[in-house]
Amino acid sequence: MSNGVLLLIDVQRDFLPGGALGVPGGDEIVPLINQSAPRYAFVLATRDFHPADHCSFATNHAGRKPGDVVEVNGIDQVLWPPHCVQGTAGAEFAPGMDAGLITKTFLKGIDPGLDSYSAFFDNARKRSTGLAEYLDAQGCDRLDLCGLATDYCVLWSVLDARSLGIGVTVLADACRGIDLKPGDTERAFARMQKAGATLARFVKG
Ligand code: VGL
Ligand code: ZN
Repeated sequence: MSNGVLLLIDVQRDFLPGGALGVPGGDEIVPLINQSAPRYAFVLATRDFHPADHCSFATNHAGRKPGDVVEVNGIDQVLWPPHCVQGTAGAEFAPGMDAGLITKTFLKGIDPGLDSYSAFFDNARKRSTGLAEYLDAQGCDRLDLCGLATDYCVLWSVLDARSLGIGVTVLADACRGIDLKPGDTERAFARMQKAGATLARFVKG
């Protein structure tokens, strides 16, 4: 499990405990990434990168609160606290993560009217982040993946990768979930496996 491509999903300050959309245990994955990333030939990363008027923010929907689901342009949208706003500290990589290891970063969730959980496409599959084209140009047809959050951006990135025929190994010990509904994280791992992803760990045993 080395010399390949590692894709880090949204390892950003706002997704760490204490952040705007803190994922429980999210900080625990940072040392695993720092230890393991140097083994890879390429380390790619995504950042959730929303404008302040983004449609996923509960504050932009009168009378709504985080966790509510609304329809935006015909797509079900879970509402979140404002997070990863472009130009804010919360949108930066997790402090303590060695960002010098990262070869290239892909931004997602930039369109105010459309969310983007997947590293590859927005939730309407209208626009590519450029990741698929980049991997294609590199002749890369498999990757290892980890990050935040298991039940949203990790899940949809894995499903899109599989739909593109890309082989995926998910480093489950370097993923953490939100569990808006209890069990979401476990169900997400099961869906990834069903889609043909392999589950593994950075740290064995
Ligand atoms: C994410 C909810 C909203 C994620 C991003 O990175 O999993 N989750 N925006
Ligand atoms: Zn987001």
